[in-house]
Amino acid sequence: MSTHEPISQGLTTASHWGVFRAWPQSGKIAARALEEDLRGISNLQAVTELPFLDNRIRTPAARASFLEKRAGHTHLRGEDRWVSLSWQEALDLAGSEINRIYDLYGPSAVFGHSYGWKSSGALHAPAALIRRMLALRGGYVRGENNYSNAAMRKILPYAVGLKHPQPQSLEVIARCTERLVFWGADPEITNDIDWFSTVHSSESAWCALEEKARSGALRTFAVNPVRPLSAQRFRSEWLPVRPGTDAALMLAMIHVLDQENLCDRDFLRTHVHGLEAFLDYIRGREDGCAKTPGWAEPICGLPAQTIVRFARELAANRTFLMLGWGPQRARFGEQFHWAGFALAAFLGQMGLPGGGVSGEHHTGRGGAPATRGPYVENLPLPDSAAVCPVIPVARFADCLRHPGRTIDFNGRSCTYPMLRLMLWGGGNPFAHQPDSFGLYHAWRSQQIEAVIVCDTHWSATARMADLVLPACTFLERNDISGVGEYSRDGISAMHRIIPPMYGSRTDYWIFSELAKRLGVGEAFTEGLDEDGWLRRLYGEAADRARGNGLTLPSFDEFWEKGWVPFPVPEEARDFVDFADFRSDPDKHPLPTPSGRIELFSEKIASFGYRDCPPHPAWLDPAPGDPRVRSRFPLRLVSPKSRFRLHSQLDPCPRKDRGPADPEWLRINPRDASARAIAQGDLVLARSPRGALVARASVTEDVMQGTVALAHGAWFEPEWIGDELVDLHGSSNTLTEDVPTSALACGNTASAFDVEVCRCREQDFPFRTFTPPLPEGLAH
Ligand SMILES: Nc1nc2c(c(=O)[nH]1)N[C@H]1C(S)=C(S)[C@@H](COP(=O)(O)OP(=O)(O)OC[C@H]3O[C@@H](n4cnc5c(=O)[nH]c(N)nc54)[C@H](O)[C@@H]3O)O[C@H]1N2
Ligand SMILES: Nc1nc2c(c(=O)[nH]1)N[C@H]1C(S)=C(S)[C@@H](COP(=O)(O)OP(=O)(O)OC[C@H]3O[C@@H](n4cnc5c(=O)[nH]c(N)nc54)[C@H](O)[C@@H]3O)O[C@H]1N2
Ligand SMILES: [Mo]
Repeated sequence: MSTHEPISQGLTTASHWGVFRAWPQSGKIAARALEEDLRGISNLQAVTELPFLDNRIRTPAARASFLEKRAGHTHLRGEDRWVSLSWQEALDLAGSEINRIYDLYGPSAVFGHSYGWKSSGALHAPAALIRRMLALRGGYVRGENNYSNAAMRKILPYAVGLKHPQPQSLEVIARCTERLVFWGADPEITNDIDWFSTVHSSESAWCALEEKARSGALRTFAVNPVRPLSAQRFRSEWLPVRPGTDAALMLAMIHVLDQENLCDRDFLRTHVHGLEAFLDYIRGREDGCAKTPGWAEPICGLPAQTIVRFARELAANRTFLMLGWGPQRARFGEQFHWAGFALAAFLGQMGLPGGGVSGEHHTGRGGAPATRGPYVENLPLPDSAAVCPVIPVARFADCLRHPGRTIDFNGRSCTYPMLRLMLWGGGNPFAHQPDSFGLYHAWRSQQIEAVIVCDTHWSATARMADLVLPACTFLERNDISGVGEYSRDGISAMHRIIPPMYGSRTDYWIFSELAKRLGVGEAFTEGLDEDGWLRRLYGEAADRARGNGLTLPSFDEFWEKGWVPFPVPEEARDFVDFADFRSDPDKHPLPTPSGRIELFSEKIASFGYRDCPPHPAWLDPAPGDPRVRSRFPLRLVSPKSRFRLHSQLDPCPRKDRGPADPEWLRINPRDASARAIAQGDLVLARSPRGALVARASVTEDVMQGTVALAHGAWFEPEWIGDELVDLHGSSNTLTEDVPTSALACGNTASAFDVEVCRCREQDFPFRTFTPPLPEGLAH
């Protein structure tokens, strides 16, 4: 990729990896990051390859036996022939199927939530378009919650009254913090991207922290079963803990603070509710078991002396706990954030500059000073959407398996509807849902009469569809994007860099055409084309900006300019969370029933959930059956990959791995040698849910007893003898589809029952994925 062109060259566009300028060059796309982006864009070359990959979906296509309406055809999903269709044929077919299902079964048979990260862009946002279209048609089954932080955002409202307490300014942390803990967090990887787009605006503060760590004025720690990339940058002491055991470690540290009188008793008395009940649990009065460091050692794998030293060191210094979301994506994941906030309360520094706790610094540029700029909204959802059935989003596979079943969910009950039709656009459930083989079988059941998928590439989910609609990538269309999910740095134009490849169309065009066939075309488009909507979405953002005292340029000026930053209010640089509450908890109570940090919740107690007790607690997520434990002794974690955004970019060229190669599985040298596994060996990893093939990376950077497989490699199920095996190392082949608890019903991304063995290359038919080139053009 050529980088010597002047920055004025090209047009501005925006991606999850950053705002950049791009231009067509020799049949491909050349690009460069903005000069003001201090970090640059790590995967820029891969991103610009997206339009040209072999596995682009080139034309609309349908599965042969679906077209023929053959009996039992649903069992051929993922294995059938594909037949190419014209757009008119495909849209007519999609429209008639959707209408048929509405007419026969009503809206509660239609799953239209379509969760997923898609590409940046407010207009061509497939999930928003699908939801708007289906809401106008009569409604659809919605998903509540997300796959990112489900457990955190359900437990924190009970603990501190807020789903997402605003994170403290990183500039304050860089000035004042003496001990910084990356607890199940790896901002070096996860802050690279943004739900909207990014200019990596907090990079200067992270650089200041790096400098402070180098000078010795700041000590950092990384609590993680895997040595995170951030530990390198910030010279962290690595404290390896077994997956799923952080709450035990936190409780033991609280025990030390209590016993050694290192906690701030005044703060606890005035700012915490339920202290006595919680202390009864810590001291062992509740269950006869004191939560001492000696108790925690065999659970979490850290020596008791290390736990004591860690607790003392945090108490003796200005300490900030940065909690990531990896640990809460597990059975009983709610306890991680509740216990983390409890530990911060015992340290007593919440509300002080450089002190306290957050769950948001590792993503979306959390902690960058937030501006008062507006978000750019998607196309609006009509009010009728409010009456549709709602399920916890990560339970959707369970809903496919058990229609009619009633489950507990955050103090209420939820009855699964009988789904008949699924629409997905811009999401990849065969990458995001735990237990891919479980999903694979449920997805093929006869109950699901039609699956329509709109994607840019032949993702694992597109391959499991009945009908696919090819969307163009963000480089092939015009759109607008916000910049900075938390920081609201500005707004960016997304210029079309090249015309749509093959037969792909924009998401807006696709769903406008489909809406017409559902009889809601006018209501869907409101008579506006792409340009009309971009002007309207921008105009509405500009109106909201005006309400906050900001003036945005005219649309034409903005479109020409490309990227417009919002001014940072000086006071945002000094923002300290919980400061008012700390100074006067009566005048500034938290929005909890008691107005205080709740370490015992009467509300949760009233639910009576066995898997979510009314105070922070440790519950063992690992299966208790010793026969299972001895067959599957390893624990799996599936952290984010620096090379991918979930499954996006997986097929892009990369130095360490070709597109057909399986994902790397990191394994500790002692576990590897016990299994005669050497660096680069092909391995079979297995859990009671299924098996996958991966390549071993033998490294001290993962603790003994744990293996790590970066999330998002494309699921490639293939019959090997009489067993279906995933040939590509997609971590959710191994994970179990269990809820975090009845409180959040969140997804889990770790598995506590895995075994790995060496296997032979010749037994597995690796090949570059050849797109299911549709045969016999029907027109
Ligand atoms: N490059 C890149 N960045 C991303 C994403 C991506 O796919 N790629 N995804 C984005 C999205 S959607 C989100 S929600 C955020 C997610 O951000 P996170 O959820 O915080 O990211 P993860 O990598 O899943 O988990 C963070 C760390 O937790 C560790 N971990 C896992 N289990 C445990 C445990 O039991 N205990 C402890 N102490 N540590 C544990 C993992 O090893 C990992 O280093 O990241 C965003 N950023
Ligand atoms: N084991 C494990 N599982 C996890 C996680 C984990 O850490 N470990 N993380 C979880 C988290 S935090 C999340 S948020 C989810 C993420 O799960 P998803 O958001 O479903 O993952 P993506 O791979 O981003 O899926 C986006 C899809 O949109 C398509 N796409 C991109 N641009 C466009 C477009 O312009 N138009 C259309 N129509 N399609 C487009 C892409 O090709 C891709 O198939 O995964 C969750 N699952
Ligand atoms: Mo996420």
